[in-house]
Amino acid sequence: MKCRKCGERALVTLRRHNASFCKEHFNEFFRRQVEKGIKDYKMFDWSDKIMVCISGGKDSLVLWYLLNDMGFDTTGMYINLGIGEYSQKSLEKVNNFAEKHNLKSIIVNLDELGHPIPLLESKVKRQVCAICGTAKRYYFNKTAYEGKFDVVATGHNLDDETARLLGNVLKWDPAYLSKMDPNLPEDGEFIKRKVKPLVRLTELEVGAFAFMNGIDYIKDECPKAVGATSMLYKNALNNLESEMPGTKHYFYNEFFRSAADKFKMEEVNTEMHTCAVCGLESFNEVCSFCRMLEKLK
Ligand code: Q46
Ligand code: ZN
Ligand code: ZN
Repeated sequence: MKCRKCGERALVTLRRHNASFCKEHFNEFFRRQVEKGIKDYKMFDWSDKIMVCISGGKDSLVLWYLLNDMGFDTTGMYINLGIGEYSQKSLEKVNNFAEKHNLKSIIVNLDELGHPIPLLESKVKRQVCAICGTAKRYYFNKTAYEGKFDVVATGHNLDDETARLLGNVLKWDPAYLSKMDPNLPEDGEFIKRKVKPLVRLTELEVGAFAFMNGIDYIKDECPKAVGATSMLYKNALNNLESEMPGTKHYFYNEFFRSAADKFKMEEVNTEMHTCAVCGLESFNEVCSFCRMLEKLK
C-alpha cells in the first residue's frame, strides 16, 4: 500500500476514507480532523483556558498532546480513583507524560480524600460505574470552577460517541439525546462548557496516532469495566463498520444534521440551590455527590 499523498510506503489504511497514509501524512490527516472538530463545533480558541480530563488512556493523552502542540493553554486534570493497580499504573503514565512534555497538571486523589471508588462501591447500592461517574463529574466540575477554566475537554472519540448515541436511540430517551452535542454549553456558574475535540476520529485511529508518536498510555482496561453495556454497542457498531465502512461517521453526523434539533429540550427554569454540605451549586439542597458520601457515615 502506498501513501495517498506522497506515494511512500503507507503505515495505516483507513477504509472509511478509502485511503492509506505514511506517518507524516497520517499525522497531518489526524490533526486536520481535530482542527475541523474544534472549528465546526466552535469549541474554543487560543484565548480560552482549557482543562483536559486525563485518565492515562490513549484518548486523553493524545488529546492533551495535540492541544498543547497546537498552542492552546491546557492543564491536565487526573482523578486517582483508588482502583488498585489500575489507578497506580495510570497515575504513573500521567505523571511521566506531563514531565516529558513539560505540562501543567492537577491531581485529585480519592484515597487521600477518604472515598476511593471501591469503598463507595461497597456502601452505595448503585452500579459501580454510575458511582464513579458521579464522583468524576463532581470533581471535574469543582476543579474547573475553582481553577476558573473556560472549558473542559475530554478525549471521547467517534466510537465512544456512536456507542452512546446507539444506546440512547435504543431507549429513545429525549433527555439523553438532547445531551449528545460535542460542545455542551455551560450550565450556570458552576458547570463549565464541555467539549470533545476527538469526535471525528475512531478508536483505531487514535491508537495508531499514539503508537506512531510514541505516546505511552495505560493499555489495561479499568477492571470494573467488564460487562459494561457500552462494549456491546461498540462491538455491534464495529461489526457494521467492517461490512459497511463509514457507518459510524454517517450515523453520528446524520444525527446532528437531521435529528438532534428534534430532541432539544425546552429551557426549564430549575431553581438552583447551594449544596448544604459542600457549598457548590446543586439541583437539590444537598448535591448528589454529597448525598452519596453520606452513605459512608
Ligand atoms: S473508570 Fe469508573 Fe470507568 Fe472504571 S469504574 Fe467504571 S466509570 S469503568 S470510564
Ligand atoms: Zn505520505
Ligand atoms: Zn455537595
